Parts: sequence; C-alpha cells; structure tokens
Amino acid sequence: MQLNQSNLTQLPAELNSPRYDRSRIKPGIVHVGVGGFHRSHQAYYTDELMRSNDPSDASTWGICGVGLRQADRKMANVLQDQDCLYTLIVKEPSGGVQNRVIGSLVDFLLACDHPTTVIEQMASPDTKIVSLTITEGGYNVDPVSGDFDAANADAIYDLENPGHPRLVFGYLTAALRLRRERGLPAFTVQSCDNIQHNGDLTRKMLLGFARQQDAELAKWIEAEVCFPNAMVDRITPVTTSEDIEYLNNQFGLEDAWPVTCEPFCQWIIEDTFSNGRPEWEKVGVQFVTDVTPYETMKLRLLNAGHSVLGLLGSVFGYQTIDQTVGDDLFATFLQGFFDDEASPVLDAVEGIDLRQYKATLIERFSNPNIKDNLARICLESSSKLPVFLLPTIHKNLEQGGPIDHAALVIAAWCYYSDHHTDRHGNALDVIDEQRAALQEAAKKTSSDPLAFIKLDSVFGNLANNARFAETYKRLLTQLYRDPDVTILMRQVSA
Ligand code: CS2
Repeated sequence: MQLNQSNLTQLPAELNSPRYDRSRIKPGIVHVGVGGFHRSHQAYYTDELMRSNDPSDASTWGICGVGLRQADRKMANVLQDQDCLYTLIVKEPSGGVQNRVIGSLVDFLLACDHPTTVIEQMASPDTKIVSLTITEGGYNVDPVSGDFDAANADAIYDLENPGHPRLVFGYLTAALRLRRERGLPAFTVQSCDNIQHNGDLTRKMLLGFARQQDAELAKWIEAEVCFPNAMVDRITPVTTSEDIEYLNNQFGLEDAWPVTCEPFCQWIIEDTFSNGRPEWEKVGVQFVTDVTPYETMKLRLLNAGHSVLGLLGSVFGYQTIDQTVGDDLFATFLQGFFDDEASPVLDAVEGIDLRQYKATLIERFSNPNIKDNLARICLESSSKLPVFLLPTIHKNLEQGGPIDHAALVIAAWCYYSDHHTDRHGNALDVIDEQRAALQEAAKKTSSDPLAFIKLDSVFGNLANNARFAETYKRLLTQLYRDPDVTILMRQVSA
C-alpha cells in the first residue's frame, strides 16, 4: 500500500498514523532544507503538538517544506507522491522499533522551479516562521573573515537576480521586502542547524547580504526579525534501502523515503520570536533565555565525541559508531577524552549532571540498531572540527591542560585526508568542501610534519603553539610509521 492521505486510515495501528484533520492545517512555518534531520526533529515535535494540542492553535503551525536546489528534486517527487507523509522509524537500543507516520509537513515547493511561489509563501500573512536546516556550508561564511562571503558566485547572482535567487538569503530578503511593503509583520528566521549560536550566525549572514542589496531594508530586518539561537539534538543516520524494505516487508507499506533515528530527542531554544510560535514546550521543547552553555556542552561532547570515534574508527577500518564504541579500547579512549580534556574546560550547565550526560552519550552511541555510518560523521570535518574540537584544545593550551587525545584525532584526520583510505588501504569516501586543500596540505607531511595543521582556513594559528606542535608531531610521526591507531590510543589512554 502506497503511503498517501487517502490510505492513511487503512494503515496498521503499529504505524501510528496522524488522526488529526490534515486538511485544516495551514502552514505557519516555511522550512528550507527538508532532509532527514528536519523530519526526525522539528517536524516530529510539530506532529506531536498536533496530536496533543488544542487543534485550533496547532492547526496554524503546519510546515511547508522548501528545497532550494536541483538536488532536492528527489525529495520533491517523493513527498508529492505521498501527500508529504513519511514514516519516522525510531530504533531503540533493545531492538524495539516505534514507527509513526508524520503529518505536520503539509506542502513542499522546489524553489529552483518555482522561485516566485516560494517567495510568496514566505511573504504570506499565514507564515510566522521561516526555519532552516541548510548545513554549515549553506550559511556562506567567509572562512577567514567570518563575514558573509560576498565573492561567492551565487551571492553575486542573487544580487543581480532578486526575483529568482539561488541562496536562502536571496529568498529571505525578497520575502521580507514584500512583507515590509505590504505592512505585514516580519517572520522569525529560525536556524535548526547544529552550529554554535546558529541564530546569531544567520542574522549576521542575512544582514551581510541584505545590506549589499538595500541598506534601508537591512535596517528594517535588523529591527524587526528575531533569530533565536537553539541547541538541536537527535542522531539521525542516513536512510538505507533496508529501512524502506523493512516497512514494506513488515507492513506492506510503500514509503520511498522514511527517516530513522534514535529515541533521544532534545531542542532548547531562546524564546525570542518576531511573530508568535507553536507551543512546543507542551511536547518537551525547552525555552531558555541563553542557550550558550547547552550548545557548547553538546558540540564539545556529543559532536566532538562523534568526530573522535569517526576519524579514529575510519582509519582503523570500522564502519559505524556503535561498532567503534563497542570496542573497549575506543570506549576507554573516548571516556578519557571526555573526562580529561573536554569537560574540565566546560562551564557548569544549570540542571545538567555532566557525568550523567556523558554516560548517556556512550549509551546513545552504543545503540546497535542505529548503525550510524562513520562516513556521515566524517563528512565536512573541515567545518565541524573547528567548532567541535579546536576550542577544547585552545582552552587546554591556555590552562596547561592535557591535549593528547585531541592531538591524536587531528593526526588521524591528517592520515585520512592524505590517503583517503583506512590503515589497510581500503578506500574511504571523503566528502568535504575543503577536500582538495586538506589533501594538498596532508600530502606535504613527509617534508613538513606540521603541514596539515598549517592550513589556516581550518586550524587558524594552532601550528604556532609549540606544545601542540610538538605533541602532534610526535603522534603523527608514529602514526605514519605504523597506521594502526590503536597502538597510539593505548599510549594516550595509559
Ligand atoms: C554528528 C551530528 O554530523 C555529525 O558530526 O555529530 O550529525 C549528530 O549526529 C547530531 O548533531 C545529533 O544531534
């Protein structure tokens, strides 16, 4: 049976279909970047609200998905065939599975085909929030200055073609211009990407773009648009053909693009919205005045922990996070990184027991049903590690704290970037915006052991720190002599 609106009432109870009347739902949210994470997180919370809330309020917070690029065409086609319905497959560590068909996504538009429709949807009086999961790369940050990268070809195109832009900032600016002209209140721009101060970054980039186009409009945006910062968390591996087959074999359901995720789910948001928001607090979302301590904790423990396992595990020849952390040596190394290097330089977080938080992380990573591929973890490491790992290193360098675990991870990253293989020579699929630059720098290791960390677009001035340089060089030289990372992991853990 095909997943669509007319078949919903006939689906087996285990698929937990939405019972609310989807035909009454108006899209109050336009979401740009409908991938796995949006569908396991924001759309899940919103569906939960629609199931539980006074329907008159929840029904104004439906989501209209937007894909900006040709690469989103597959999602557009799948969602169109399925009336925007999809299955969320929540996999428990015990092997149990909780399925639910999510109904909060009510429309999907492909911007490259219909730019005006997307701009009008954002400018509609119904739209109160435009939310984003566009990945780190989507923010168009100049890696050296940290400002909006005005030299980007798409940014230049958008300034010349405001009616059919390419970047999200072109769309937001065009829609906000219409709202201002029409006397409508501004929408909130809500980043849901796993980025530090995601709201502040979005604000900076949007204003950077808008000022070049229209200084008056930029001033209005500055005064009227809220950009709440948020910490987002739910491990969402890439959907596999087995997930699609599982629904088919188990329930006879044809869902061309389900999403799988872990049971854990967290969203902590600064409560600053320009034009109202859903009552997400009714379904477990936390609203706070300052999200900084929560996001720092998550980035430097969960995400950094992933990178520790991802890079060392990849070089060793493992495939998934649960397999890697299932090896005692890797688990001990990770615990050592958490306890000796990451947590001593974290500020206390109100209401959170760090020991407990770290234990929960190891449990979540160990979930054998998630099968989170190391390839997913390692992709775009050049935008991840400067946020996940480098701040911990810098703090420890300032305070005389230990750096060996982190330095070994960077050495493994150099090996990985240089060879694009594991230690046995099996190819690794390296996906990174800076892939070529990373490899070029890593290739110079034989003549200059510090060449990799001299790549300043990633490492800044780290190579100038004598203590780091010495530790890194020692570990790297040994790793290049014998790429079995476990020898060095034992040494560091001892
Ligand atoms: C991962 C994250 O991409 C990564 O490196 O650490 O995608 C992680 O799974 C999420 O942030 C969990 O919320």
